[in-house]
Amino acid sequence: MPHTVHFHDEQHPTLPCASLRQTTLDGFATDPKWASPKFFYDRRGSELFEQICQQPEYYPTRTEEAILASAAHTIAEIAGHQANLVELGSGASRKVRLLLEAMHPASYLGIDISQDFLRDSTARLADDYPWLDVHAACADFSQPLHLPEGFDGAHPLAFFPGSSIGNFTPTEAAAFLSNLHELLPKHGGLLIGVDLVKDRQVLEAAYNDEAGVTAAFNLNLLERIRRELDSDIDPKRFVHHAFFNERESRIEMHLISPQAQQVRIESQRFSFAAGESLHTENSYKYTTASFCDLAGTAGFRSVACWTDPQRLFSVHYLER
Ligand code: AVJ
Repeated sequence: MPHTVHFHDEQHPTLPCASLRQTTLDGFATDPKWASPKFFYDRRGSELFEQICQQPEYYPTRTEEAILASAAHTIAEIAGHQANLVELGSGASRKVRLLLEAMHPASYLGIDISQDFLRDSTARLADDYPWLDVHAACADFSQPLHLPEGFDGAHPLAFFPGSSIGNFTPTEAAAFLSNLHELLPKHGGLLIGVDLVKDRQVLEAAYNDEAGVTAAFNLNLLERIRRELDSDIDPKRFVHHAFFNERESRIEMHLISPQAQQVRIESQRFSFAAGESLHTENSYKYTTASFCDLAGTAGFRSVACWTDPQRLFSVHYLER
């Protein structure tokens, strides 16, 4: 017997987030050309992302899981066992199980941009934890967020795993954190996973896995444009390129057009010169200190910070 998931409506029906169509038309008309990484996550893209997380070169997922596994009981003590857990960008919601089992919160709210994925993953949580009151809301968390009634009250702990914060520029990340800070009541917590600056080789291998899953994930953005928009774009005419930009402290992902070509979207034509790139993603890397500073500017107090022995990844407990 499946247990019920309470669905909350799109959080800002009057403030629709930019569509794939408008963002693509705008981004292809700009020099340099760009696309937004939030459009990676259609069903296929979300599946490919889950596969990335299992690649031997992609250390963030397993490292964050190991950190959470060893810190879960301390986290539960800091949060208090009566806390409500709110997960941002919940995806497949695997890591949160470690927290649910340690904290036994009264309720869980998963927020994700991918509706299908959200439906499946929250249904599985409701099945596996019959004692848990499970809620789901489909939302774009680069837009201002609202907590549904019941979650804005007693002791919410927001959980933002996976270094998703890395997709924001530091300025955007500060604005996002300020937003969350305003949303949380006094003593509300934010548990956030943040990828760390490290050797270029280790970073670059994580975004250029041998099996080519990250390349397929990047190229799926073009598949999606071809599927969902009226376009003749051919993903086979682009190649994946990812590297560490040390000055900006970020991994950059691009799709390069090796030959000059024209691409049509609706009635508009866009020219790519030979070697021209479409910039699809930034993934910022922090030090534990640089992230504490950023969180501090948003008004958060750093309560605890855990890393793995190799200092590949960090998990911060921040309090309002
Ligand atoms: C989900 C944004 C944290 O930046 O590592 C993985 C996305 N892109 N491989 C990351 C991603 C390519 C991921 N984040």
